[in-house]
Amino acid sequence: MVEDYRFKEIEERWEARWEAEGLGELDLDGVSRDRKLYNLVEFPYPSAEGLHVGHAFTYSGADAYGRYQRMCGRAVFQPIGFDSFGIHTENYAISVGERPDRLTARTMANYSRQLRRMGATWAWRNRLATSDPGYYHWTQWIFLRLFEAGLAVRKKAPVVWCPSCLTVLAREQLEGDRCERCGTPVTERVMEQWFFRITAYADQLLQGLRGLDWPRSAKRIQEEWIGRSRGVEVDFEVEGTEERLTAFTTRADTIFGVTFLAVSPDHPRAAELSTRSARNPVNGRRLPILLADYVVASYGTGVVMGVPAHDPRDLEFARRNGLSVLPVIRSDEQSDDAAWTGEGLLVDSGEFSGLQSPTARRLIEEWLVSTGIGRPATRYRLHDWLISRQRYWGPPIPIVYCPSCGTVPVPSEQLPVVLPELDDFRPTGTGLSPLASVKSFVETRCPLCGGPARRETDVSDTFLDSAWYFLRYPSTDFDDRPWDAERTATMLPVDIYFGGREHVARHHLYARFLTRVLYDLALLPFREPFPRLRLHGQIVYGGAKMSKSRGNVVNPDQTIEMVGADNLRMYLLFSCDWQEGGEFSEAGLRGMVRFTRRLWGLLAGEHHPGPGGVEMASLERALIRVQRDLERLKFNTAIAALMELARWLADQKDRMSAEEWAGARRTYTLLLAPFAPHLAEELWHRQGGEGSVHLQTWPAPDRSTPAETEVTLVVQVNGRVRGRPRVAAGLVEAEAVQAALADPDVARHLGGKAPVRVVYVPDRLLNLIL
Ligand code: ANZ
Ligand code: ZN
Repeated sequence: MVEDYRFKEIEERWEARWEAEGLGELDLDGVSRDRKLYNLVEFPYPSAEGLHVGHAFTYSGADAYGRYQRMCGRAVFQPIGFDSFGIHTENYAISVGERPDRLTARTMANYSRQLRRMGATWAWRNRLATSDPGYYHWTQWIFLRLFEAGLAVRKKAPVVWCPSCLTVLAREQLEGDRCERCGTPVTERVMEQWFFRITAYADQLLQGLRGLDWPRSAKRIQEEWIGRSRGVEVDFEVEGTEERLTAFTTRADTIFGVTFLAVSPDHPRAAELSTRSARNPVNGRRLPILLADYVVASYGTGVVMGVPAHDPRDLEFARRNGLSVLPVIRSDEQSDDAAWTGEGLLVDSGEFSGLQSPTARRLIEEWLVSTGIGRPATRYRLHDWLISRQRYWGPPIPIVYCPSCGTVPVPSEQLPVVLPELDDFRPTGTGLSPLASVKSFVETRCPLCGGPARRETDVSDTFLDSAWYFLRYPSTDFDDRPWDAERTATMLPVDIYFGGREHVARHHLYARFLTRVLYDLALLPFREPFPRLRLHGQIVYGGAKMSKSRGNVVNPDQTIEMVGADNLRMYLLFSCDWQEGGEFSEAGLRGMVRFTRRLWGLLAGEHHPGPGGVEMASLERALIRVQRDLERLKFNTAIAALMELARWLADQKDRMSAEEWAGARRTYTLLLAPFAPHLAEELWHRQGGEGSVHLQTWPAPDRSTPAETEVTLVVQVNGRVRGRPRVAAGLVEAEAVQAALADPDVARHLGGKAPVRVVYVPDRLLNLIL
């Protein structure tokens, strides 16, 4: 009889050993690019005392994948750190009445303990915290590079203000019309703020999505967030002035149906314009000009040509204001009392009457352009990224205002601009950061003329901290540069990024933007940070998202104390499809505890050899399933295969010869290692295994090693296959295009021309369109 499965003793013993032996550490100077696997999972922010079970869920999946890849021979880099600056942490500090620097020191220590105890192989040597001066030094440095490039600009604009957090927010940091941090409805203010000109990259960010191996849903979120609209700008003459009023429309085919112009109340000429009337350039019709709330000042031109017959908002506005409604598109499906927004036949539209609306749209656009009344225009929903925060807990924006020299960047050699320690760090609500009242901070010398000057007192958005942290991880041991060129060339881009859906329109977009900017400034050799993204689901409890206020938070510490980290990991990964998420259930957890206990008895228990000659096909099949499922992140079905295999082993154990049993047990232990790392390690050593089980070679029989590092890329030119070069796996689009050009057949079909469009499915297909 074998003794009980004493998970606590086993887990603590192996965690200490792994840490002492540096199992998760990677010698970054000895890694070759074709072997590396940068396995990244979003870092936590210490805005609570500890991690919750949702983190355990996410990290268990990422770690199982990393451990599996390590056994497949990849040099796995799996770093972790803390997103420790920002409103989330500061709000928590306010709520517990503790200074954020002291608070984060404590909570990060606790988070680290928990992260260790979950049994993931983190590269601790590369740990970072965004609130360390050694980190935010470079956040400020990046700000300066954008400033020099004209991509960080200060402008007065209507901005979103959270009356509870007492700061401005970026528009993408809203949930509907509420602050995403505290849930308070936001208001608008006009303020002078720092913006990053992400809109200048809108088109690139959209086009670049094509080459990414991302879930379709994630691409769609970014597409919609960027919100590209093609249309025309139309100039309307304004009576009594020489100036024209320009409206942006995506429906030029409705232009004969315009009965008014609507102007945003925030339009700079709003008051003056509303006393005048305009003229429709296509038919001379007089159009009243009205101020309308539904017109957004910052979208298009802030002016709408009102077509009440075909736009519901225009119709509602027209009815309220007694304006006429003039249908110009007819369809069988339309009803009398609603605006018809679909396509149809043009009526009352001069020479365009009788045409189908899509054709008419094109012809009217062409006509407007040819007469100079209009011009093609593309608009984006995306706004510039507002990065100023009137808060304390963030990197001070490295700018000085000098009465004689104006806005002066702090020279890079003088970075970091250190955040002063402050006892009263609470937001002021005056529109100024608490730093504004720290004289010793504000009063400084102008870096240009040496005269007295004032520092910028806002800090930057926490999303800027996290927009580049993945660049820092491989270079944390350099303090004289943000990232080392050689390390970066070896380790980046990230091979696989595990993240949350809620980050797609914010963090993932910001990181893509910043990476493209840094590429354009020749500071990075690649354009896309995350060629491969996978989104994890969420663990809910009692049908609801876990939250303290609902009292349904599952505490991972207590669970681990009760059943051990391996049972928690195995249970979380088994309970649902990792990319979809699921419901936490105690009964499910108990089921897993029973399973691992039996497994322990089976694999650690004695064997009484039988006659042998057992057919091992079940083992082979399980092995293939587990491997395939790990590649697809289907941890639940992989564990199901392990459970089936355990039943089969229990069945066959006594029939197996000593040798057969040793082989089967060995394979099983290796397959178990990514999921239950401590248990597998213990079993491995009890079988007399040498070294860590996590450094063994994955037992797949048919794994063709070259496929791990080299793949066949199908190269098409205009959709026809022209080459199948073998290339290194994980190339980004630009590298793949280069590799394709080296193929003579491909080069011949390109005939020296550059493709106008590239469709790239990493490691599989490259289509060059001329
Ligand atoms: C005339 C028209 C007729 C329109 C029609 C629509 C339907 P997207 O696709 O989102 O880009 N628009 C333009 N600027 C606006 C602003 N600042 N605030 C609010 N609405 C604005 O929408 C483009 C359409 O939204 C434009 O096309 C304009 O209304 C409106 F039957 O012009 B349309
Ligand atoms: Zn000066």
